[in-house]
Amino acid sequence: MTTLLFISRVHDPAPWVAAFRRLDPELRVRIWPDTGPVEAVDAVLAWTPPPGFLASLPNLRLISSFGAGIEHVLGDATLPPSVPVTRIVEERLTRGMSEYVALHVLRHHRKLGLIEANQRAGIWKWLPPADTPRTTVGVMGLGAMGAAAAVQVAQLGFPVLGWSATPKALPGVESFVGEDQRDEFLRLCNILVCLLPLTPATRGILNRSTLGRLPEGAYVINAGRGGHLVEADLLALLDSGHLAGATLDVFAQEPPPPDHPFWRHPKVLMTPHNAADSLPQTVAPQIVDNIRRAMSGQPLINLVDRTRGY
Ligand code: NDP
Ligand code: OXD
Repeated sequence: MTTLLFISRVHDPAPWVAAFRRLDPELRVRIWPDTGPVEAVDAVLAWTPPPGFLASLPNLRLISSFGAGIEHVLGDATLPPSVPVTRIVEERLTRGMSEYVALHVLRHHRKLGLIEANQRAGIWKWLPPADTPRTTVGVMGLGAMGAAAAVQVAQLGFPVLGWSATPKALPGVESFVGEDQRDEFLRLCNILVCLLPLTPATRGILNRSTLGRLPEGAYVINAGRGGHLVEADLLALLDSGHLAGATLDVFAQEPPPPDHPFWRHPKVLMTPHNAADSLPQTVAPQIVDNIRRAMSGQPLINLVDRTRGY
């Protein structure tokens, strides 16, 4: 019998166990910390597993992330080097992210935050919408999430630029590649969206120098990871007036501590890491599929390149 160990402090195991049972009644699911004999664990489904723990499972054949991001697993220096790591790519997650990006691009573009504040203050003030063809949206990261979001925003009529490690051909999206073209890309973005994975190369990539290259009055949307953003640098650029505002879905600490300046900052909209989500019924099939593949030595789907970090 194959054993899957479920490790998460934030996911309710019940619907996951039910989804796994429907798909594979033979699969034994254990819920961490009730691990049982460590030798019996074949596969792990993990969200922020305790550092060092995965190395204690001697017969592990597969580590799957609950989500698209994988830094919460790869960050563990003791991770057994030979165990394959997979992540989630699926339609609901991708669609959710495209909706989130379109929503916050349009919210800023149509000055909705100001209009709502004015209503609450009893102010009727004509605020002309900005010009869509003259508002360039730049997306950092053109993977499953970023590519779909970039195409969605282009379909709304915005000029869209994308920045990635390798060239892309996406409808309505101009491709910029690598370090060499990053400054040129940033210089053109009135709205910057970060959908990068968190890796050693991208940690702190949204900082005083990069954000300072955006045009005066630019807006930032970070739905990648909190580790991409140097929070103090963003605050300095918001307070100096260089940046008009920011929508942040992810934070260095989630939730940010109660005294964190983001909570009450007039130019910051915080969302609770809910840009996109996946459901047990839509995600469990690819996990069960990968467990079967891992146990029978077949190629895995959504395999992470551990050297690249995504
Ligand atoms: P992918 O792995 O599919 O795509 C990553 C993209 O980033 C690729 O286009 C890649 O370029 C690019 N990239 C990576 N490193 C660099 C670099 N150093 N320089 C330039 N480009 C780089 O990831 P997803 O699109 O599936 O997800 C992206 C991230 O979104 C996740 O890692 C996660 O952190 C976040 N996320 C957030 C959610 C939320 O609710 N807030 C939900 C889901 C995901 P190339 O294609 O050329 O290799
Ligand atoms: C994530 C996810 O990686 O929710 O944040 O998939």
